[in-house]
Amino acid sequence: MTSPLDAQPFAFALDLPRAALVIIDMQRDFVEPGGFGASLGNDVTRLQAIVPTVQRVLRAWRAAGGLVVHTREGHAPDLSDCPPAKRLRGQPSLRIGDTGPMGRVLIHGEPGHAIIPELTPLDGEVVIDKPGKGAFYATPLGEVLAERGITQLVIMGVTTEVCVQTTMREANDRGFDCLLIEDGTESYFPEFKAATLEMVRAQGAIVGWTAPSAALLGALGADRLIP
Ligand code: TIU
Repeated sequence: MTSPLDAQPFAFALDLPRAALVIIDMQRDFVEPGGFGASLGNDVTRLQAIVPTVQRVLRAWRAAGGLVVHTREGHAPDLSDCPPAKRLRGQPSLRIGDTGPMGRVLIHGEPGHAIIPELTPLDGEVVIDKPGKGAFYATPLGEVLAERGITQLVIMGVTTEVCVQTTMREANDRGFDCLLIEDGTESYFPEFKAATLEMVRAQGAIVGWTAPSAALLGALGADRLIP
């Protein structure tokens, strides 16, 4: 049975057993000072503002029994999966692999690579380590979702126009229906977030749908049960 959810550009028919909640890169390296996001010159406090919303949706999704997928952007300690073009681009204060206040930047197992404590994955939840912006590139995500019969992705996380949008576009090309939670995603650049929401849902949901978390919580029946 599907639950109709008020979304743009038109209603999204949530089919919970066939849907996965995908939380993109809510890692200390993007959300906390001293990490990769900050090293690029960004104000990370913008991203911290969505944490309570992402927590609320995650709690409701878990209570409803839906599949949860967390992703983490990062690289092997020897950087063998980090293209030099990625590491050497721009003039960051710390490059990928350099040692900062949260350990080596964007390296597996370092403190900064971890998902923020508010959103720590539970045992049994899927955690996908990805070397790129998209969560499908060079990861087992496609197989993991196919094994579980998943056809819909509900997406939150950071940053909206980089890893979130790239993942949505990869998913769209693979046949998934994608719903982006408007207040569950954020960018270091508010205008890029706004443009991404618009371009995703334009042309009759050319990439996917967008909806506020309240609409999803309502469809899950959680708006009454979970404060
Ligand atoms: N820089 C930026 O906006 N984002 C990233 O580098 N990665 C993700 O979005 N996760």
